[in-house]
Amino acid sequence: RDLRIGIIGVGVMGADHAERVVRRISGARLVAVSDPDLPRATTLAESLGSSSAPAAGTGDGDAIRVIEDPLALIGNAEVDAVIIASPGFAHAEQLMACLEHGKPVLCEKPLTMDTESSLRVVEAEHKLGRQLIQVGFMRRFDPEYAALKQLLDSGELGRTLLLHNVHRNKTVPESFRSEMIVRDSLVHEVDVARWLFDDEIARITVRAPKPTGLVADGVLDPQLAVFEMASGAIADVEVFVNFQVGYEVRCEAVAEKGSATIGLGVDVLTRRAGHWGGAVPDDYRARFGTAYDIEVQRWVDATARGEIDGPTAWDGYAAAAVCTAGVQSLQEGRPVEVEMARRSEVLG
Ligand code: ISE
Repeated sequence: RDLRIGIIGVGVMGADHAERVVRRISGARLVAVSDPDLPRATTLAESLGSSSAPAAGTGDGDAIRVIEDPLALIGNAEVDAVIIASPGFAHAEQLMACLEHGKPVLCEKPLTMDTESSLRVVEAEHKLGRQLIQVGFMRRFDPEYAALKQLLDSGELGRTLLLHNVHRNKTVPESFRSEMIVRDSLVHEVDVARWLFDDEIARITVRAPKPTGLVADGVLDPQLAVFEMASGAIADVEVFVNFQVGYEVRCEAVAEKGSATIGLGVDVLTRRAGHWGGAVPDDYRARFGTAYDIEVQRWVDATARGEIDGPTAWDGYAAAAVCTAGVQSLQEGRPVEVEMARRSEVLG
């Protein structure tokens, strides 16, 4: 039987996931959506529901229910699994409700907004005795990142010493302040570094040059971060969310016997009239569309087997701990040790 999915939050990312589940994911069906903006939820449910949903992903294009209260959606007997795409501040309560109802959940990053509530989620899940939470660090499913990981893990290039990362958005909404740049954008590189090195980040420094003139007063954009891994490796990151040009995410790994770079976007390179060049995507939905499709399909398949096949609640907690230290570093202009519980003490 198809996995019946409910989506909480149908803003940019939630609506993107809704369309994905309906049109491209097999073995799953979108049965309910929830959003404080009821007209938005209703319009989406109507446009993707029975009348216009093509058979591709779901088969039958049944009606999609709008359930105003997100906690009621989680508790609804017709919802087998949940995708949380609400704003970060709502995640903790909604994740706890998913655990209470024993519902598998794919939660967009960040897991929660601070280290303490993230740890409470990890502990509550551990107490249940089975993993139900996957965090939406979709880069792990991007074919380029996956190939880079495979290359580094093969040992062909020797030990990995450094990562250089660039993370640029064309623009972001005005509500995006300095702290959000750390917790919402830089958090992706936090996960990438932990995943590629298979190691925790022990210390973080986040500095900012004199900001671009194209942001509100007081917003520190761009930012430059340095992660010191527990094993001694180092990663640097430029994160610039009002770059104006378009969306760019690059990562170069420097190892003992070579280096490897991803994210050059070279597959649309053109040569014309004495110039060469290509297109720069507008945002992450274009750049990481395939990663999101793979992420959600693998989540659906693993959920059917009662398993987790991606970043766990612990990964979400670790990222929250690093970002908390990162925000402190940005404010104080000095390196800050990452404080987090020992994995073995929490998870046994
Ligand atoms: C957004 O929430 C994302 O997750 C994007 O991948 C990231 O590039 C962007 O900076 C975030 O705001």
